[in-house]
Amino acid sequence: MRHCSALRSASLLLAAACSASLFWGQAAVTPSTVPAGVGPVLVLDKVTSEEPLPNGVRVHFAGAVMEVTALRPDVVRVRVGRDGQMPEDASWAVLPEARAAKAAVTRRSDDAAGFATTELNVAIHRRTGVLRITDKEGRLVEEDLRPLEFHGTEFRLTKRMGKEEHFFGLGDKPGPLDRRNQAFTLWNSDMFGWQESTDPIYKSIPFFLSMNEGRATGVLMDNTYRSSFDFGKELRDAVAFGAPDGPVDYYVWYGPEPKRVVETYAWLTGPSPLPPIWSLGYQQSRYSYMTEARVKEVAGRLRADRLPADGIWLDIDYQDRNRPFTVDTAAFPTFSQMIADLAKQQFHVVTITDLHIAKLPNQGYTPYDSGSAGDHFVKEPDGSVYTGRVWPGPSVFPDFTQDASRAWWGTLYKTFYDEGVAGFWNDMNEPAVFDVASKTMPDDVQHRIEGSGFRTRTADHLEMHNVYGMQNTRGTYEGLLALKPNERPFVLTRASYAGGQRYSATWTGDNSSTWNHLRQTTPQLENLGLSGFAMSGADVGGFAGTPQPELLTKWLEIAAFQPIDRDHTAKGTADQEPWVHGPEQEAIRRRFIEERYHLLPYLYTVAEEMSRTGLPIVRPLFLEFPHAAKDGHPIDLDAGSEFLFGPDILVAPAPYPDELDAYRVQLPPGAWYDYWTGDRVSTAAEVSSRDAEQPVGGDKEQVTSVQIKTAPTAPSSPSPQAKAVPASADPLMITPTVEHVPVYVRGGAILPIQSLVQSTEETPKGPLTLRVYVGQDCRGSVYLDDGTTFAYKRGEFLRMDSTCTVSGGAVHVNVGPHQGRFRPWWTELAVEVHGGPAVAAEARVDGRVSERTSGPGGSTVVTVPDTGKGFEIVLR
Ligand code: NBV
Repeated sequence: MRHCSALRSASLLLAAACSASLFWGQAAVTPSTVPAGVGPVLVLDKVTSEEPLPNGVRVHFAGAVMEVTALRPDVVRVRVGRDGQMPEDASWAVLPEARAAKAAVTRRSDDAAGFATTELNVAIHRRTGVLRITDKEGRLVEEDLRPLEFHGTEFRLTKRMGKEEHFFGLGDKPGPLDRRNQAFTLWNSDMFGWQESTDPIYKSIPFFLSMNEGRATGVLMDNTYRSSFDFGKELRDAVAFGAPDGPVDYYVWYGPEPKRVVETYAWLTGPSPLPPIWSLGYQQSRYSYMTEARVKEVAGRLRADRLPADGIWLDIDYQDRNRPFTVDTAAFPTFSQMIADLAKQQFHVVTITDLHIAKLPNQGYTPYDSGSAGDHFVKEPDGSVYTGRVWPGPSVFPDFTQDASRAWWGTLYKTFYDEGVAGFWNDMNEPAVFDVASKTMPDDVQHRIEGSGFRTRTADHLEMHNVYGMQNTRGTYEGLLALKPNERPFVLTRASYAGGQRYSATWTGDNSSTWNHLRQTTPQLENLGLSGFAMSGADVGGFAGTPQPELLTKWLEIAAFQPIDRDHTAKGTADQEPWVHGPEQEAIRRRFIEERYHLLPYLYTVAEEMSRTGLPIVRPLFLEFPHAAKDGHPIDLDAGSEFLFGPDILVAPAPYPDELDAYRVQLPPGAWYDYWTGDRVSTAAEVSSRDAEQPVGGDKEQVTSVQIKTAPTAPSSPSPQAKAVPASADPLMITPTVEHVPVYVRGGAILPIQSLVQSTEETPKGPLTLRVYVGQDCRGSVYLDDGTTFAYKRGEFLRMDSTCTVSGGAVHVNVGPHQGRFRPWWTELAVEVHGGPAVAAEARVDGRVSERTSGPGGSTVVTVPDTGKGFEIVLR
């Protein structure tokens, strides 16, 4: 900005002064070289006056006014209006309740404008316009490196970047977990075969979480235009973000724990709803199963081969000439009977329902006729309906920004939903349009905003593009709710915007069948989860291309620990179901899918937590262990392939899954157990200290193995996984093999595990097993309900919390009473305790000596009738 500084004192400059390079002001330009679209320059660098607001401050600059308010003591909102007018206080992303929230503030007494809350100090420097937010210890949360600057309608915020700051979020963008040193564009784009460096792809989530010396901050810029974010790429010490138009309306909030930042993002934009349980089972898809016979064959084979599964997906070819909401009755002659037959086999069918409506006037195509009659399609500036070519040929596009048009869209689902189709897939909703370089509709297509808290007005596509897919899914979700108010809708989307998680799950679009794409799934799903989209998955096996046998196997192994586990592939590729490549590969694949079903009580409990708190299912390690690295940086940066499945399970695939080299698993501090064997994991250091007769350490508790003399029959045992092949004396050095993925459990976890079922509808047999892994902060929970309805909101749920402690050489396991009215499928609980003290083996339940058996990994198993009242087990 050096070149502009002389002119800044006037603040409002006419176009002529500063360059329009990405960071403006790298060089001065003459008026004739100012690019089109760059208007008058306005720099907010001098406060002219200020007035208090009940929860913040309004500061005036020449030509602009800024309101900085506290929604909560830890959440600050910044809005800027020009020419005396604040932008409309409406949002597609941020909930009205959150925007209306107000925290108490106290005024500053120094030379800055601003205020303090109980958690933050907010200062706007009067002579520079710089906004600075600090915590109560005076540590920096966020600070302008430069004052806010407009060039015409375009604006840019430039914030200071910490030397050790790392950035996460921004939705589905590929690349490493940490966004530092990269720049991104937010513009929903259909990107078939995207690669690691492709940007943008399908979603626009203008939210990031930063970790700076172990402290986390969240930033959401609520602007739907083609915005951009730069994390130290252009300017080494700056995070910059802005948009070519639209409001300056952003939120800054403080953790300092990263979990709190994620929870606050959910407070602002809403969490993902509790999904129907079947959507957490294994899903089988392809583009496309071409006939009813083939669909039945695939379903039959899944059952015959005893591959647990819950979903079968129908891609565009089930439709008549790709026309949404039709069925090709030649290929699917008894469509509704097929749905009913599959339901009997406990399969849920998901159908694709793209949003482009075939332009077929007077041909009896109801979606077009009813949409036209209701004036529900977007228009050209001249008022004619916009037409673009997509799968069905010339197509028209619903105006999802109008309440009435979304409601109409929702009605289109009635027949399929009545027939028993369980879920719906909204693809191509960037929106994708063929034959044009932009791959989408023209910038000047007109949307009519009506409802949603906005002023009724028209908006051009430039403003609505990034929210179009989200509003498509909103129409679907709310339409399904209107049709069946007591059923949890399931919608999968490709495109979305911040807050879109309220309406749909998502996937990462058209990835490829390569090892690198398998590797990509981990950071991508982690960043999606941090960005609100906790219910997400990647096409298992890859979409474009045909995977090698080992690649499909490894992908199915890792995806067993991801929220959505859907095998899907493109047209023209080889079959990709788990049985292809022969019985040996299938057996490995089956074991992992089976493990997912064993873990369903845990996964569903984590999903329920997600629906309350917004915490994701797949988590980067730093979310649970933000202080694990000595220098405060997120530990994931050293172990990029590892991820957490819920709070307690750590999955550690090879960093480069196709390489044969041994790698070392990094475990956060504390006790860890091998998930497959149940054994306590000891690091090399621990092995040598144990040789010196030390207790198995890393923990404050004195933990060694329990010695039990009783029968070897365990009511539950970890599946017969091949053990990790240690490459050396260090058990955490792993030599990769096709059939194994190292998985660990946090010492202190209590995992609910069920016996094997073939679908989520099958009732498990035997007891619910609670695998207790002795360690610090020992606790666990199990949540259950009917899996599909909203009865849980009326008390029809079950929650049972457990804890464990070690004292006086004994392990105490406390299983809490049932909360809620839902009656579980089990009558007994098998409590399997790993890592108990090596003392004489005795088990007491509520003081009475009880039977116990030895279980896997040196565990002790005590089986107790579950009366719902809770009990205490003491092992000594
Ligand atoms: O509907 C066909 C495909 C679908 O299988 C895929 O998952 C989507 O991402 N769809 C894209 C349209 C065209 C793909 C080339």
